Amino acid sequence: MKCRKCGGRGVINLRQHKLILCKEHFLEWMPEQVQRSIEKYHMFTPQERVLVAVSGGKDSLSLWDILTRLGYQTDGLYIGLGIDGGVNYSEESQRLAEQFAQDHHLKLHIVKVAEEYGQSVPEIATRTHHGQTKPCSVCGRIKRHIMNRTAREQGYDVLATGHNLDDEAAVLFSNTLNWSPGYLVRQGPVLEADIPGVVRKVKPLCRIYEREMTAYALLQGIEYIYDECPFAVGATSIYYKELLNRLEADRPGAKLNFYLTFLQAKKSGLFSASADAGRKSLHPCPTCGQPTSVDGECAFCRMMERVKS
Ligand code: Q46
Ligand code: ZN
Ligand code: ZN
Repeated sequence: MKCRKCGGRGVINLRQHKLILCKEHFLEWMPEQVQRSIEKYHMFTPQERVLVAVSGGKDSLSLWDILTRLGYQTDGLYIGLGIDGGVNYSEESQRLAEQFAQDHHLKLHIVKVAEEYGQSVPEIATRTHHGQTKPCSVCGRIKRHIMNRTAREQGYDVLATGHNLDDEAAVLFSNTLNWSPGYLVRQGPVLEADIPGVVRKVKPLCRIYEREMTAYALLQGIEYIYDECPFAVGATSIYYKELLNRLEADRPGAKLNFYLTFLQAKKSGLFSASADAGRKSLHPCPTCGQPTSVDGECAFCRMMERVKS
């Protein structure tokens, strides 16, 4: 296996691009690809301030690394969920996020759910979702709220997350199996700040395969948390990822093609504007100012009211 660029020892075979690269050229290739996505989807410019949501995992820390290498103005945001599950998941992931920020002289905002709202994510989940074992829906809502709030309060132009192609393809697969027009019309590399109270959200890694991100983190020497959140075990998204991996093994590039042709179809108007009508009817929550579709307080604020009482 020889690097196509220099003939040196190849370390990765990018089958979908029919490209073998050595360590040096792979580490060069990656930021070029990310830069192309940033430009293609008009994610942000060097003049804008980017808040990178970091979990301590390989994708978000590598994203932060790549954006820094590309010269963008980035700070990080770590959200302490208060999940231990035997591996001290939250503590260890925070340590790795802090270490990365320190090593690269970058600024990291830390928001701990328990300190901010009196209880950790699993505690809030037990109090609000009787009998439900997984805190994931509560967790997702809390994370989205905190990411958007921090970005707004601290004056960032855009919020970047480390979702890779495998994540996006799995979500697309799920949305397609259910034909969820509302979700499909909103899925994409950029979610514009088109309603009051939200910042622009972008996914610069949306065209990069998960295995490429793992290779990047390892070859670039980024220390990240290997363990998944203990609540991720058995998630449907993992099952969909496995199915898509089987497809990819037989047809290299299938995953990328699935995602990119979806984006093209969306661009050519496959999903009518009416599917997005729900989003346009959102209005700011009287308490926190973030968008909601219900009259009165948003679901997050109501949840927190219930937790307090
Ligand atoms: S939602 Fe669920 Fe994740 Fe929150 S509780 Fe863990 S697995 S971290 S992406
Ligand atoms: Zn090379
Ligand atoms: Zn609210």
